[in-house]
Amino acid sequence: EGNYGEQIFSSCYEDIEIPSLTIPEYLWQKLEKWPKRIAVECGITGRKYTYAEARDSANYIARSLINMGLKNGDIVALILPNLPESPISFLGILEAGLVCTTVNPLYTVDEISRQLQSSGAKAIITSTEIASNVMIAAKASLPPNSPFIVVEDTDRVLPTGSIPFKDLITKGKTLPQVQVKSRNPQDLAVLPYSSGTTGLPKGVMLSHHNLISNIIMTDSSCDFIQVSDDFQDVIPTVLPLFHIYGMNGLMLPRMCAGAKLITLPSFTPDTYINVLSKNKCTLIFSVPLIVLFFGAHPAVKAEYFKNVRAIFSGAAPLAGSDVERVYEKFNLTPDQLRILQGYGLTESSPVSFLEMSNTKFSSIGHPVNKCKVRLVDSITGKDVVTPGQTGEIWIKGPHVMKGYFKNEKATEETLQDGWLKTGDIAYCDEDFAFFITDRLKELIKVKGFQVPPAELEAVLRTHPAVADAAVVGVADPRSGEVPKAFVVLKPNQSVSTEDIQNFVKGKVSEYKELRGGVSFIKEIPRNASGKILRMHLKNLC
Ligand code: AYL
Repeated sequence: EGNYGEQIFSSCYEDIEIPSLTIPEYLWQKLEKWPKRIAVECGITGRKYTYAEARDSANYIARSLINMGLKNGDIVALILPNLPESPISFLGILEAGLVCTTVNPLYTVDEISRQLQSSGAKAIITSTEIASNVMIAAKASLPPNSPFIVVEDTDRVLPTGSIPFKDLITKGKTLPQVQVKSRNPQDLAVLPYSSGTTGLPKGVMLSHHNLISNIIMTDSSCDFIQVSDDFQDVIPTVLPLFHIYGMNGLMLPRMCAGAKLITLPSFTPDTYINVLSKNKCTLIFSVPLIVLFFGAHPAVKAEYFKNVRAIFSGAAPLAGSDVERVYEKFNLTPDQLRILQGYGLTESSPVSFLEMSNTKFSSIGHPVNKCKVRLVDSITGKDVVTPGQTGEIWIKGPHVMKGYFKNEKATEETLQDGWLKTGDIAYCDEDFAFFITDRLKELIKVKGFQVPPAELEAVLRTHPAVADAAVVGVADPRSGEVPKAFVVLKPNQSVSTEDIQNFVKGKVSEYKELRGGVSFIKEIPRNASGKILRMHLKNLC
């Protein structure tokens, strides 16, 4: 199939139409079937909202946001750990015709400021726990008197100038209804951040249509996700909702289906096991480290999985041995408990591949419904068709982003004639099952989180003794990868590995720290145009 020698791998599913709706319209479609069901419940405090309460609260929040002067298309930064109020705030922002940029709540003040400035956010929704840091970033990055809304998750005093989240709901009730016609399915809905193939994090422009497309593409490809309207899924919700996996892999699609999400603000073995033991969980969304935890932690018992239809893993490569360990420990067969691997990226809303055969544990499986795929040899530029031969995965479909926010150069480098160049290297076998082998892009993935080396390199270059620096990922049995720095010192300087590691500590989020160590070298290898030759450095590790 295709022109110009394009060899396109298509999915084997029957084509389906994507309705032209916005996320709020799509999500509340079935509300009258389950108004009294619990939509979200805090796994720590038990604070909860039914579907009717969630819909009404989101609607009142939307009215309040409009009343504060926010205009169609304005960007609101959501800086929250997973709380019941996270999906409600998110849906309120979209209901108002505003765009939600989701920010990692564990970010440092500098990291938060950078995203606020890059996105041009006009308002913030955060929580008491982190509000004082977020306020510092807001003062440095937002126009004065921008709305600063705080969800009261602890007794801590709110910073001066904050608006309590619950006021948005109580006051919103009395305000005029929002004008629904101000929203269009092709409008931007969210702006999560991703570093893409190179450089600093960039805003990924995803429309309502992109998000809904991926929900339908994924659901229609996977029998293990689908449920009838009279069955309610119960889902531990620990994957961060600011990341596309939590957002459009879990929260939105499962709320569309009326599931109960039990939120956990952070992953700790005790709280997670507590949720598993107290609830009859039916679906689990995880990353490889959580699959490893199931297999390795003595307190995780087989009985917790009695009602679980499937465990999904995504965001980083899943080791076949970790899957086998779970089956051995629980004395289960793959037919009794499915462990499915997904592959995708923020730029594709995110899901593009799913492995469901349950025999090829380390495969990412096949393209999901409506997702077209090419494998392109990065040197010759030709499409690869021979089983076993590797190439870069290119993706096309209604789930592919509109581009990077205010960054035409990066957009042009990443999108070519509608094809998204993923920067991931893979091959397919005789059954057209795909296997990721390597990453062409510089991105490092720590526990499934993005660590853009450019960020760490920029920090390292501010060290007074450092002349030049480069960062690469090195394999780590727990985290998948960890960042390692190569440093060139200025003449007559003597600095230790620990000095460099401590210098970085505190300037970046904890998961970005240089756990892979530091090597001192004479020169950073670069090509003629000054690009760091990361492969050379990886070979030195
Ligand atoms: P981002 N195996 C290997 N690498 C993977 C996999 C996988 N299964 N999934 C994601 N990656 C890497 O934007 C790959 O390098 O989105 C890819 O380009 O934070 C990069 O992570 C994208 O990182 C799901 C559930 C996808 C989750 C996701 C995660 C999206 C992560 C499909 O079903």
